[in-house]
Amino acid sequence: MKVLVLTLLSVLIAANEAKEFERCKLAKDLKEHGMDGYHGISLDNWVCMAKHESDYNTAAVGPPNSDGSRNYGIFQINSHYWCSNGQGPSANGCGKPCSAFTTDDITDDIECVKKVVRDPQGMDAWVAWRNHCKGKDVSQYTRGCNL
Ligand SMILES: [Ca+2]
Repeated sequence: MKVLVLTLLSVLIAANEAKEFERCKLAKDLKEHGMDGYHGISLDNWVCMAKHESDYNTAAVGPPNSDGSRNYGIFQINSHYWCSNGQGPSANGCGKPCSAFTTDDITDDIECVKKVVRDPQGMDAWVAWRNHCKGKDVSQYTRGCNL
C-alpha cells in the first residue's frame, strides 16, 4: 500500500510540473508583467487567449501547422516566426528555443508575446482568440480574481 501511495504521489507530482496555470494566477502574473492594457489589450483578453489556445497548459505543444511549424506553450508561440525548434526555417523573432516556452516559468513567454502583439496582425495572430474572444464579453476570465 505504501508503495502504491508513493507511486501515485510521484505521478501526481510529475503531472503537476507541466501545470495547468490556474486562471487567476495567470491573470496576476500577466498583470505583474505589465500586460493589463499592453498594446491596448485588456487583461481578460490575454487570459481568454491563453484559455482557448492552450487551456492554460504551459507544456502544450500544438499539432503541426500547414507549413510544418508548431505552436508552443500557454500562449502557443509559433516556431516559424518566433522561436526555433530546430526543425525547418525560423525567423526566431524572440531569439529562443521553443522549449523555453513549455516550462512553468512564463516570464520569457510573456516577453515574447509582447513582440508578437506588436506585429501588424496584433491579437489576430492568435486564431483561438479571434474565434472565441474577439469582440466578446471576456470579463469572466478575470472575474473573482483578487488583482
Ligand atoms: Ca518559459
